[in-house]
Amino acid sequence: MNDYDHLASRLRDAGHDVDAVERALALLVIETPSWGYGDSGTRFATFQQAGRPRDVFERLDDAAETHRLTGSASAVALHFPWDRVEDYAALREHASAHGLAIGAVNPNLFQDPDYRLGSVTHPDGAVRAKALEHLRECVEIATELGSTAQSLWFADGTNYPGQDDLAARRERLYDSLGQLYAALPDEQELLVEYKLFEPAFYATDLADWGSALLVCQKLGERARVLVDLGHHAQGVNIEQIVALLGLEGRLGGFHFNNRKYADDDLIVGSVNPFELFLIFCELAARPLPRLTIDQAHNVEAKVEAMVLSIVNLQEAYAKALLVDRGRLAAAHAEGDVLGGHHALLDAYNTDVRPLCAKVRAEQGAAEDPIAALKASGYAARAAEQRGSTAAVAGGWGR
Ligand code: RM4
Ligand code: MN
Ligand code: MN
Repeated sequence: MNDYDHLASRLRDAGHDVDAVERALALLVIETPSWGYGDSGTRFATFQQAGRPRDVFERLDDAAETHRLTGSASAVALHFPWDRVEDYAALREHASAHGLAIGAVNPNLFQDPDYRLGSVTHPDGAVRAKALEHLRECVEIATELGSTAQSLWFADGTNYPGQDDLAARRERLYDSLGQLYAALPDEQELLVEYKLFEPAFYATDLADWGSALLVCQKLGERARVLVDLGHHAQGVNIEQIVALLGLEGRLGGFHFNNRKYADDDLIVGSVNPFELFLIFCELAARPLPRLTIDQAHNVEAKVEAMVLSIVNLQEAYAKALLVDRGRLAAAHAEGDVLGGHHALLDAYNTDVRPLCAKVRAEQGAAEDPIAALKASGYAARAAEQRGSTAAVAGGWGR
């Protein structure tokens, strides 16, 4: 008996509907980030890799390769102005020719020198107007690309006590985002991402999920919170945040990555796979929100890192689908403190790799995506065709 047959029969004996698990897994869609294929850096340096994509079309090619290998990465999130082009119809066509949809559009309001003191919360109305103009431009771009989400993250905040009026900044935020929301076409939603600190080191204007939720509640139903795994204080219970936002119908999306210390943007599941599993246990309790990877690969090979992240996401989701919900509910009802815990551990400790491999193979993707990537020679070909361009110190996302 091969590994898959053995696993499937064991799961069926334990009462699992293996076909339903496989169907759900096959429907998993993860958006990969165009900026995850381009250059990224630490605050000290950017290391260029041979074969780095030279423009957004080549970033989409890398995303298509990730999808070809994994079967779960059929959409790409874009970042503007990093992904700005003259002809959006051509970009949309390039994506669909590669079997990709355009995912969330991410406006960038953190690199222009005008935003030194903030963007939508800046004390100067002229800077806020400029920020709003970029946000409106991104709404237009999304319409042209067939994207259905604006994903907002602001670097806005202050570095010193007394630097600015905290409440006034909040009112400027409400005002700016209120204008954006009013300009949003029906088919687009607004995702509001928060982050504890960095680049602001005293008070970030959108620092936590409660703060983001307040904004969303003010704006309207199509505004929802986006949770990024690297954006909390150490020890914060992220699966609980997922549960609470889900219950309120305000969990709009996820930025997956992993961290040891702060916003490290490492490969998904590389540091804390158990946390990832617990998050998926909460996510799997209701229809999945928009799921995106948000990673920055500074020293690791980018496509390989993305593929590994997808594989880790598939495994975490598969394990979450194998939680015996009946057993869990019974343990809760009986006040059996460790009964529910064991139910989770049983699922978590299941080696789901043969099942994930089978689902991928049925989708026409690779049983072993990392081995297939290495065997394909994709990286070497990209290095040869794209060459390398001069390193840009501190270059980001393109
Ligand atoms: C931020 C945040 C945003 C991402 C940028 C590049 O820390 O996570 O989502 O777009 O980094
Ligand atoms: Mn993020
Ligand atoms: Mn981040």
